[in-house]
Amino acid sequence: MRALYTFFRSSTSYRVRIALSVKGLDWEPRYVSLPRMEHRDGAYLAVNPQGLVPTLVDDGTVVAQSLAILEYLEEAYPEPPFLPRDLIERAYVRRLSQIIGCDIHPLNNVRVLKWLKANWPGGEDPTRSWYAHWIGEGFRDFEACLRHEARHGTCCLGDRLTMADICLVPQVANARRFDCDLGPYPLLVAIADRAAARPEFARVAPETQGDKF
Ligand SMILES: N[C@@H](CCC(=O)N[C@@H](CS)C(=O)NCC(=O)O)C(=O)O
Repeated sequence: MRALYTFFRSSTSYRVRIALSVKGLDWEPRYVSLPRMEHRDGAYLAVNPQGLVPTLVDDGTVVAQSLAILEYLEEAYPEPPFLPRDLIERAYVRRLSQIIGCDIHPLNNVRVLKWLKANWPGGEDPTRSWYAHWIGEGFRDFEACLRHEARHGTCCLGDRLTMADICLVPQVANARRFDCDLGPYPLLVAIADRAAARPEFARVAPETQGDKF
């Protein structure tokens, strides 16, 4: 039995849903509502004491941290691969993935935004401009990296779907949800939109999920 603790709007959960879908793996959803703070309930903390989604339970094995889950899935279920065999290409795909996973997402996570809103002096809500700022920084770097390396095709690396596309699509979706200006990043947006339209991405998009509201 394979279960994924997920929240429809969570971009890290969305990454893992896409990865499972690309691999053609079935899974059962275990919905964890972030607005209702279910990720801090004892029942969920008993599964993942970090209290963040997603968590994958694969035949009794608990794997958390979305990038670790993606790597686990790639190793446990190698076909079809989303990491290239070539060492240099693999490092490049991880580099792009980590711009999203390490340099953008942690700054714009729910708990960071909540803390900012609660502690910002003057009672203003800085969260929208904060979010847009860090999307701008991260997407500028991602776009620059794509152009500088010039290894892209229809996907981030040539025409092959990789973990970089799997990380990019949910981050673009969330940036749109926060009304960020994506005009300066036409290359990454085109790649993300093409990937998002693929059936294996579309069938696990936030709007298709059973916990969406
Ligand atoms: N680095 C972790 C981050 C997980 C994470 O922060 N998930 C968010 C949803 S996208 C969450 O659970 N946020 C709850 C909170 O911030 O309180 C991963 O990639 O899995």
